[in-house]
Amino acid sequence: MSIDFAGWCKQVQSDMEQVLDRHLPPPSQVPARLHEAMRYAALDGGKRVRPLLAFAAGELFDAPRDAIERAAAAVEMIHVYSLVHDDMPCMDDDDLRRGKPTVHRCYDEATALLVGDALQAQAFEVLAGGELEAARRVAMLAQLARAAGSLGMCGGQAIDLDSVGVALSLSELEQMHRLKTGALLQAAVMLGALAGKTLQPTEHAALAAYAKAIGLAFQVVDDILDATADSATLGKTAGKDAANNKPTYVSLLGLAESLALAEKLRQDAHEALLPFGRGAERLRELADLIVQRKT
Ligand code: GRG
Repeated sequence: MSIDFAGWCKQVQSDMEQVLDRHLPPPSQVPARLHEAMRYAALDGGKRVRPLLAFAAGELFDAPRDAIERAAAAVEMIHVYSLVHDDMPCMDDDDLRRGKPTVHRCYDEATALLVGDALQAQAFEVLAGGELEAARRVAMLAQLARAAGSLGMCGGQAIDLDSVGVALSLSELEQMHRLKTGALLQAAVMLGALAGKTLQPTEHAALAAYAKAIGLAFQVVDDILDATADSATLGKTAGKDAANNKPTYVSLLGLAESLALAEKLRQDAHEALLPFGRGAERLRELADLIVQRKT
């Protein structure tokens, strides 16, 4: 491990720009406007947390570079599709994403719908390709499909839409977030690992425990940032949860307890990584980044 964590993140983030560029249809290809809009949504923006997780897990388990890149690109494409659809007037109705006008504002609603649909399809095409043996690729496709579907991200979003103005219990809130945000973050870790050497059941369980902890920690911190940071810092509209009367960790637990929960989840994530020793340093550092991030 010759470069420090910040340098490694920068390298992965810059590599991801090229990987996504390579795996998205060129802007000149017909239908050019759709392809341009897909690239507008996916390129040049975001923290790339999911690709960073896929890279860290893939490198820990010696996955081939092309397989890590495909896993990272596929998860990021699903994530970007979810952001594009979530921002639409029928859902969160937002004007700002990643510091830029949202896709339906920059283009139009029908294009935004198609951008999300096409990015989702493209994610599975990217993951289906490459040189890994077919059974492993099928396992990765199934993992991503489950994380994205009604038992994962879409299911969480459905619960979220039904929860406006509803007093959820803490366990209901956790269930919603484990699906809406946690499932895809978990998939990023597990896909990176699946691209590498076969895991023993205990290794699989330890990695899944790590992924579960950081998946929830991410959302607890997202709720904290929504309540405490400004739109310019976040690159998206801040304060929307309270404005929309949405249940959050901050509204249920208060700020101090939410901060303590995020810290506990960070420690849980570190503990889960103990069996992997020093090799898991990047995953440990990513848990810290997720909890200590300011955007
Ligand atoms: C529309 C099917 C469908 C699902 C939408 C993830 C999601 C479900 C909506 C996004 C709304 C939102 C703000 C969720 C909170 C957590 C989250 C996913 C934040 C955005 O992720 P970041 O911070 O974004 O990783 P960047 O832009 O850095 O990639």
